Amino acid sequence: MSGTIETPGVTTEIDPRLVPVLESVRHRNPAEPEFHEAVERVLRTIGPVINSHPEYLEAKLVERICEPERQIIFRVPWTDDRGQVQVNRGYRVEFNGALGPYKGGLRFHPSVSSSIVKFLGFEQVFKNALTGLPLGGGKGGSDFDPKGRSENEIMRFCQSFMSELHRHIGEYTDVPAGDAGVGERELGYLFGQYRRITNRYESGVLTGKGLTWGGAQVRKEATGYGTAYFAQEMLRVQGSSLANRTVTVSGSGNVAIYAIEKVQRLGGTVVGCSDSGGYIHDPDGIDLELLKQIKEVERARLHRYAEERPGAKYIPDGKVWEIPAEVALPCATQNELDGEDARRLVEAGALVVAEGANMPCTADAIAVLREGGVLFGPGKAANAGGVATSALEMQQNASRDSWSFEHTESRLVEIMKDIHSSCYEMSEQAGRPGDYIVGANNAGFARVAEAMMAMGVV
Ligand code: NDP
Ligand code: 2IT
Repeated sequence: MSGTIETPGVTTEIDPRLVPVLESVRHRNPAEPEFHEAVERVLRTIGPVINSHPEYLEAKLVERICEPERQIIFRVPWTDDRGQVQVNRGYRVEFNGALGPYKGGLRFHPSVSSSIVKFLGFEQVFKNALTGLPLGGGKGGSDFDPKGRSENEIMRFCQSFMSELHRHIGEYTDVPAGDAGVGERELGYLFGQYRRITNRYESGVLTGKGLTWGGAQVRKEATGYGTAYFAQEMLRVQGSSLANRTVTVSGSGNVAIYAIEKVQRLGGTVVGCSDSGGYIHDPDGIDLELLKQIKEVERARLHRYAEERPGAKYIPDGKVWEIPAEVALPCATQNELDGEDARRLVEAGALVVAEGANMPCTADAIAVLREGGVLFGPGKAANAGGVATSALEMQQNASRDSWSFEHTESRLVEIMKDIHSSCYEMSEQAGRPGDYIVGANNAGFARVAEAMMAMGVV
C-alpha cells in the first residue's frame, strides 16, 4: 500500500495505515495541489508519534486533523476609482481550535484559492502548537491584487471584506492578522470597519495592529527576526553562528526586511534579496535603510534599489539563489526554491536553509538539501516568531498593558529557542537527529492530538 502514493523528493516512507487518509484528502479536496502537498508532507513524517499512540488511529485523529472545522467563502464586491464594480472572493478557514481561538493571517494575492488557504491553515495548526501558546490554527484572504491599487481602493476593499468577515471572528473565536499583501495599513482599515459594525473596541480581534491603536512592539519585526534567530540556533548546535556568514534572502516584504535586519545585527552579510520581478545582488551587503525607504515608504519596485546604490545590480527574471551563500532564507512565497536552486546551494557549500515563508522549498529541493548535508529549518518552526508575537499582542490587549521593545524581543528569543529545542529533541527521539522536519511535525502534531483526545469526539 505504501508504494501507491509517490511525490518525487519526499523520501520519508509513509506509514501504510495513513495511506487511506491521504487518499481520502485528495479525493475529497479535488484540484487543491498545495493542500494535498502540505498534508502529505506531514503524514509522511508522523510515524513516530502514531507508533507511540496507536489509540490516535482508533479515534480517527489524523482524519479529523486533516478536515477543517469550518470553511467560509464569500463574495467581496467593491467599486474601483473609475466607478467600476469589482468582485473578489474572500476566504477564512477555521482549521483547528483545540488549543485556542483560530489564529492565522490574511493573504491578499491573486493566487489565493481554497487550496492555498487550506494549505496555509493546515500548516498554521502545527506551527501555532509549536509556540506552546494557546492558539488554534486558521487562515484567510482574498484573490484581490493590491498591486497598483490606490489607497482608497485598498480601503474600500478592506471595508467590504470585513463587512462579511466580522460575523465569523472575535477575541475568543478567531483572530486574524497579516500575511502577504496585508500589513499594518490593511489591518487598520479592517479594524476600523470591524469597530464600526460591532460598536466594540475589541483590540484582541486582530493582531499586527499599529502601535498607537493596540499593536505590540516587535510584531512587525517578529517573523523575520524569529527566522534569523532560528537559523542562529541551528548553527549554534553545529558549534557555529551567523557571524561573518554570507546570506541570501528571497522577497523584500515584511518577513524578508526584518530577517535581513536581524542577520545583519548578528554579524552576517546579506548579499541579495528579491521580488517577483527579479533580484538584487549587492556584494557589499544590503543597505537596509535604502531598502526600507523603497519598499515600506515608497512601496516601489525593487529595481529602484540598484538605481540608487553603487555596486549593486538588479537581475530581472532571475532567482536570488543564483548567488553563492552559506545561509539561505526563503522569505517570499510557496514553492519558490526548487531542486535546481537547491543543487546550486549545495554546490556553493551552503550550511543552512531556514524557511521564513510558508512551504517555500519544494519537496524536491528538500530532498536535494538533505542529501547534500544542508541543515533545513521548516517554516512551521522557523517562521513561528510572527504568530508567537501575535499571541503576546493578544496577551497585552487582554490585560490592557503594553510592553517595551526589549522585553517583548526577549520573550520572542526565548520562544524561538524553545521551538528549536522541542524540534531538535523530537528529532533525536525519532532517531533522526537534526531532521527538523520530523522534529517539527511530530512535536506540533503531538500537542494538537493530545488536546483533541482530551476533548472527545468534537
Ligand atoms: P509581503 O507581501 O510583505 O512580501 C512578499 C514578498 O515576496 C514581496 O517582496 C513579493 O514581491 C515577494 N514575492 C512574491 N512572490 C515571489 C516570487 N515568486 N519570487 C520572488 N519574490 C516573490 O509578505 P510577507 O513578507 O508578510 O510574507 C512572505 C511569506 O512569509 C509568505 O509565505 C507568508 O505566508 C509568510 N509568513 C508571513 C508572516 C507574517 O507575519 N507576515 C508570518 C509567517 C510567515 P512582489 O512585491 O513582487 O509580489
Ligand atoms: O503565517 C503566519 O504565521 C502568519 N501569517 C502570521 C499569523 C498571525 O496570526 O500572526
